[in-house]
Order: sequence, then structure tokens, then C-alpha cells
Amino acid sequence: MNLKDYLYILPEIESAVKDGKPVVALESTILSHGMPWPQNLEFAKKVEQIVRDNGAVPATTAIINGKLKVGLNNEELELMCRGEGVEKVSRRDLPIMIATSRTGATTVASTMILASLAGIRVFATGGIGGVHRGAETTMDISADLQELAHTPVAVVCAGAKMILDIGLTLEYLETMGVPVLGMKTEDFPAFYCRKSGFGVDYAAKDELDAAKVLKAKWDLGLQGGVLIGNPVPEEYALDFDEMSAVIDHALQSAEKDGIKGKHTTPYLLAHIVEYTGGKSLATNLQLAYNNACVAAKLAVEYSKL
Ligand code: PSU
Ligand code: MN
Repeated sequence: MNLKDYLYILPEIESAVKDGKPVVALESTILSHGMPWPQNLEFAKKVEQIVRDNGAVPATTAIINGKLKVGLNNEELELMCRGEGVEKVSRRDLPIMIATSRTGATTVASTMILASLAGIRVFATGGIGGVHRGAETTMDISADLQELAHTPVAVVCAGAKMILDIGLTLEYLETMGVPVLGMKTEDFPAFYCRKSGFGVDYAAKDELDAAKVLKAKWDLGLQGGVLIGNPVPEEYALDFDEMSAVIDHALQSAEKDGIKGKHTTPYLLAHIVEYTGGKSLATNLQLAYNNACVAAKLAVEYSKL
């Protein structure tokens, strides 16, 4: 088998990785299944620019006609953002997408896989998947958590939405041996809000401090990733109680509509945007920009260690 038969890395990214220069992976499910068109296209371009402005090369990932793409051209970015016929692809879907030459957007889990195959160690996203509320009966636990346990990529996120059981998500990560850092905070963030009510394992003072944790983990040969919770900037944070009510409402309609499995997260995300009249989208964009900025700085510091 030749990896090159499957994996297509843009030349700029491939040479940056080869030369040990900083690269930041970016996911595409946030584009195709997490944000509305056409705001998602503007977002996709801006988030890449922020990575560049902070000294790293951006690498948005996707599966196009069965090919694993690390780095997308403008046409491919637009394809992901329009989202027509673009499936949501997590770990279990990857081999099927390849074998059937289909097109799909990568989740946190599958972006980590593509990043790792390409030699990229740092990845910025919005929020991660986790243990869903009621998972004790549904067993709905995102594959993102297992990926963090096994694949050596650091994921910078704004925590997890309260569509999830954040306490159980953190318990799961502890069991799987995934270090959870806060970027300049003791609190694990809750996506729209800066605090979830749960703490992190270590409050990193800055990107260099966090980069040292990555280096120590991987120097020791400990498998898996590191999760970095980076809270939404104060001025864009939303009210905790107000968002809790919105999320409860979204969860109730998902239950009423019988939504299950991989459709649950996109359904909830779309309903939250609808209920808040776009206010939550503005926060979502800003927190993701902020994550891209921190991830780029983290990749720069890691590349110097
Ligand atoms: N949570 C968000 N925004 C997102 C996602 C999760 O706040 O866009 C996306 C990410 O791609 C994540 C995926 O990896 O949903 C998780 O889906 P699931 O719960 O089906 O594993
Ligand atoms: Mn799920």
C-alpha cells in the first residue's frame, strides 16, 4: 500500500511539515454541517488567514471524490461550504468514503486522522463532540473522544456545548488519559460561555507553556492527543442561563423529531442558530477565530522546541 494513493497534501503544507515549520489543521464539518451558507465561506477563508497572520500554514481537511485532502483550494472550500451532497465523515466512515469515491466533511475525529497522516500536530476547531446528555441510555459518545485518546494531535477548542454532558465528557477524557488544558484559565469553557462549572487539569500560562506539555507527552511516546480549552473572548460571550434554555429547547425538539446518531449534533447546532436569531453564530465565528490564533501560536512554539 502506498499512502500517496489516498492522501493528497497541498505542496505548501507538505514542504512546511518536512521543514518542521508550523502548520495548523482545520476541520470541514464545522463548515458543511455547523454553519449556514454563505457566512461559512467567509469564515473558512478568514480562519485560514488568521492562521497565516500568526505564523503558521493552514490545512483545511476534507474527503473529495474519495481522496483524503489536506489543504483545500478555493473551489474545494466552496464545495464544502455549499454542502450539497457533502456527508459528515467520522472515523468509521473514512474507509467507506474512499471505497465509494464520495465527498464528505471531516469531523474533529477524522480531521485528527488526516492531520496525523500528514504529520500535522496542531488543530483548531470550534467545539468538540463528547458524551451526550442521556448517554447512559443512548450510548451516544462522540468518536472525537476516542480519537483524542489514540491520535497524536493537539486540539484547540472553545470547550464543548451544553448539548453535551460536560462533566461526563471530562470524565471520559480522564479515563482515556487525555490531558485537558485551559488556555490562561482554570475553567473548562462551555463554547458560548467562558465557564462550564468544571475545571481543567492544568491552566497553561501561554502557548509556549502548552507546547511544552505536548512535547513532554510525545517525547515519552504516550499515545493520543491533548485538548486545549480556549474560552471565547469576553466581549462575545453569551449569557449562560439564556443559552441553557435555548439548548434545552433544541434537545426537546430533537427528541420530538426522533433525531439519532450522527444527525444529532448538526440538528442541534442548526436549531441553536435558529432560536438565537444569528446571535450564537456571531459568537461561534469569533470563538473559532480565537482558537485559530491560539493554535497558530501553539504550532509556532511547538516547532521551536
Ligand atoms: N460541536 C460544535 N460544532 C461542530 C461540531 C461539534 O459545537 O461543528 C462538529 C465537529 O465536527 C465535531 C462533530 O467533531 O460535530 C461531532 O459530531 P458527533 O457528535 O456526531 O461525533
Ligand atoms: Mn454521536
